[in-house]
Amino acid sequence: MPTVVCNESGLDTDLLRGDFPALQQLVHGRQLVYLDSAASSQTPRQVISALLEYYERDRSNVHRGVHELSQRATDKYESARYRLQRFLNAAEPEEVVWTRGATESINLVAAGWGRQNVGPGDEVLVSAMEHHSNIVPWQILCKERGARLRVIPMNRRGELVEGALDTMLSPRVRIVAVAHVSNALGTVNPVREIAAKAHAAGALCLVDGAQSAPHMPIDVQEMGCDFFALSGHKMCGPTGIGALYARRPVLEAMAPYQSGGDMISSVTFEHTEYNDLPHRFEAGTPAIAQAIGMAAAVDYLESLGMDRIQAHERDLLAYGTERLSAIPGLRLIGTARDKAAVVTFDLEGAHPADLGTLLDHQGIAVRVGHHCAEPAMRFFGLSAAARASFSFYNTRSDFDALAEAVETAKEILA
Ligand code: C6P
Repeated sequence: MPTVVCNESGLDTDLLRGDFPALQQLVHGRQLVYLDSAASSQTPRQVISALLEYYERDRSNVHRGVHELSQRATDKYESARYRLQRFLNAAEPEEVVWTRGATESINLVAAGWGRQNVGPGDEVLVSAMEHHSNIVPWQILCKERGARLRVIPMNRRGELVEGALDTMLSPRVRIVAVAHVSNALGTVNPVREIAAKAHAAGALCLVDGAQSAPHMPIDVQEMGCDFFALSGHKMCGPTGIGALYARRPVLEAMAPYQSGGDMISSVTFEHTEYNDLPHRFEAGTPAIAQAIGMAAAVDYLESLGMDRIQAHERDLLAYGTERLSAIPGLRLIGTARDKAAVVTFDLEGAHPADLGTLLDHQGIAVRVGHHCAEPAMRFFGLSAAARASFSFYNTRSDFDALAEAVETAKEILA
């Protein structure tokens, strides 16, 4: 459990920050202001303790041993799956496949589902604001299968162009793959509506939830998507773990992605019978400690309450946007009406890399670059930009510090 959940008005960030050891440090002699949670969030000590307990007490392999340690590790590993199922409101734990992260989840779908279901003349739709992880696997698949990758356009605010999807959907479209929240722009896409439209046209829908799962309540059944991809390290969990949610009938019809131990029920030199769901998609020794840590992260988020997290971050988004947009020469990149947890900006006359370094010297961690979304950056005429991305442990004072540091950087660079 977190040290403190909330006070009457919402999250008590002052107390809750005590759960995050990394936030307590000085960087270049200044109190760290961590505004890079979209790249990777910080880890509360509850998650670190769960990892330690596994390594100090339960360390062994899963699904293989009759001995006590293996039993304990297996129980914890499988109960972690239940906890993520509950977090996503998936219908059953078998619909949750552990992966290394959102990237691997999308690759699993492109390979395991795509190779069977996408053929010559078919189309795959992605949006103009996708992360490379939701572009390149589809590009490779389309090339391999003689299919066409098409891009749902966005407007200058960084929202999907209204009506564009409707005109692009046809019986040729096999899947629509979109980010729930854009990592580069912060745009929240109407994924429920997109999934419904995709289904009406006979296509499936994959939602890249890497940037939504840490920030808002997720209900995959209500969303109606066929696939939902997420990364643990962006939601207070360990690195090297993520998950793919897939509806059972879709998952059942999919080909294995990787093969080897644990994904089989029997093997001869002539033939292999595959294991039940979801183990069929988890070949080899899995990321056991990380799955256990992920369950602790999910418990932590749930005990804070995803609604409360969302409300706190909405306040921060409004405050941070106002604070930064008041700086002369600063242009916000991504001004969608519905946004989450990301403020990307360009500062006139400042190269983002120089800006990032000057901010770092003032103890402020932001990401600068193309944010693995080069097409989205190019759309705004940029090769790089600075991005402040935040979480429930951030406060308005973090944005005060950022705004002051940007002003200082501006003076130095002038
Ligand atoms: N975005 C960012 O700084 P992995 O690396 O597999 O955990 O997640 C990939 C990924 C997929 N989709 C979206 C929308 C993402 O934001 C990311 C990761 C990080 O924005 C690192 S590039």
